[in-house]
Amino acid sequence: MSIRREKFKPLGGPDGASGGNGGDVIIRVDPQTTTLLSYHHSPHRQGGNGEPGKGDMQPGRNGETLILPVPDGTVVKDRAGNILADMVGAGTEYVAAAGGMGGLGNAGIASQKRKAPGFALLGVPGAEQDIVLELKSVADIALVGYPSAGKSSLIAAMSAARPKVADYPFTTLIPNLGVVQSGEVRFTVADVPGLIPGASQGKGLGHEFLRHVERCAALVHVLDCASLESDRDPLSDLEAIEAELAAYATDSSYAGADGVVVPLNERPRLVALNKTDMPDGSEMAEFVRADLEGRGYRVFEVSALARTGLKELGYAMAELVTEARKKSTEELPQVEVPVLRPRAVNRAPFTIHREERNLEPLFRVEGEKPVRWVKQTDFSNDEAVGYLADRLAKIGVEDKLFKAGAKPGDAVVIGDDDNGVIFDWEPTMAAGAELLGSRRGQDDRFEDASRPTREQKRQDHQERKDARAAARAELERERKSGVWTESVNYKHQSSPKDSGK
Ligand SMILES: Nc1nc2c(ncn2[C@@H]2O[C@H](COP(=O)(O)OP(=O)(O)OP(=O)(O)O)[C@@H](O)[C@H]2O)c(=O)[nH]1
Ligand SMILES: [Mg+2]
Repeated sequence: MSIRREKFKPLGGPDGASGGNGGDVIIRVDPQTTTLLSYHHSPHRQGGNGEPGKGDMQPGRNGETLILPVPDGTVVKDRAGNILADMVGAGTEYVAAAGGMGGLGNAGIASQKRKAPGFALLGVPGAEQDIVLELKSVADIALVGYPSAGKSSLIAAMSAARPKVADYPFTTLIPNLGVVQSGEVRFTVADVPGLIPGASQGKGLGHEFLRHVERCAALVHVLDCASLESDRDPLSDLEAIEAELAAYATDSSYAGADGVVVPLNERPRLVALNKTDMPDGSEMAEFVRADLEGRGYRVFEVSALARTGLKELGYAMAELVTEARKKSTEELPQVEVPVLRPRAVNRAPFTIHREERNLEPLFRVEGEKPVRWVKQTDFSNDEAVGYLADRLAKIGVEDKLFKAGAKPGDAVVIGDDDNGVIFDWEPTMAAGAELLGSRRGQDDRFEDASRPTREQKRQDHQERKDARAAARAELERERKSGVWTESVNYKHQSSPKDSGK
């Protein structure tokens, strides 16, 4: 609130400008970002504050938008696990929390009828949201298999990716992504950490990592033909991995438009018999091929180390990818992104419900506009409170309260119990300046001699309160002395503010 002051013009009109809006918090897919680690370390993020407006018509600057970069394939969920956004593709954005609305300076409130408002509208706080970020790799094909089967080696041999390869189990802890070009088709392949039997019961690295496989349309079983472990061979390995895939419960929230998620063990699958460069390896591959084909798998003998058989495997993978892409172009879940910015709406602007509290009626006003207007009101400024009353009257709140049976002094709550304000209804304030048809720049209420002064009002209010307290005390006495024994759930009402909770 500011009034322009010049040497010979002490009241030069209102010149308080508006405050800046708060900055949004936006989540954006950034190809340079590969992990969510920084959010693990510092989970609280905040958009920039808007600057307050100043006098001399100087608006406050808007707060800075905070961009939170996340890897492709990040899923944004709420605390309950509902998907809010599915971040696929570089540049995809989601407004996690919209910034607040700047206040309105008194220059902006001024009108023909209200030439020098002595108040400003407060800003509306920005949104706050608790979200869970989850990263699921987005790949066309996943390589699954035991630890050390050669999954990472295969990615390294088929793409430009250079994942860590070593001969100890669980070398891979975070899936590696590689881009494979096979003929005309370009697709991404992810290796995932090795699986072992019992992963669904939490063995090894557990089932955690099958989450990464969920979004892949097809799988390749990488089977180690030269395992040194006596109890393992490609066939039993395959069965063990299949059992783990079957035990994995897919996340139904990823269902396409048809509501169906294909279980992992029903997705198209190929078999790559790896390490056939080893003498034992090629023998073993020969040995199990017919059996695998008998089970319906297409089988490819490869060596990640000697780089043999990779072309054929690549073409077969490309075929699966092409097929899957054809089928699922429209299947990617399109999540509607809610942006929580307060906005003016034209719908029925409010509702009024009569409730009962502490044996007294309470009228609850709910609606986007009234609730926002209350937030914008500086209750220490009478003029601002009057403006609120005018706004409420203008959309018919007063009329509706009358119709709902409200009487002067009844409790009226605007908003819910947590954020609402409660006040004793003073219908006198219904006399909105705009409705009176008064002379320009004048508010008849200021001239109405019969209008009670604030002191009078306070007194009236106090009298009403005392009367109510006396009635209550009377009731209490009767109850205690046994005149009236009916049990009533009766709580002592302290102050009007407390009774709103
Ligand atoms: N001889 C031979 N060795 C291979 C071949 N492919 C992989 N290896 C070796 O097998 C070991 C494991 O390879 P990785 O690629 O790390 O296996 P992985 O499946 O990614 O293993 P995890 O990440 O632990 O699940 C390494 O020592 C590789 O050099 C192959 O075709 N032939
Ligand atoms: Mg690996």
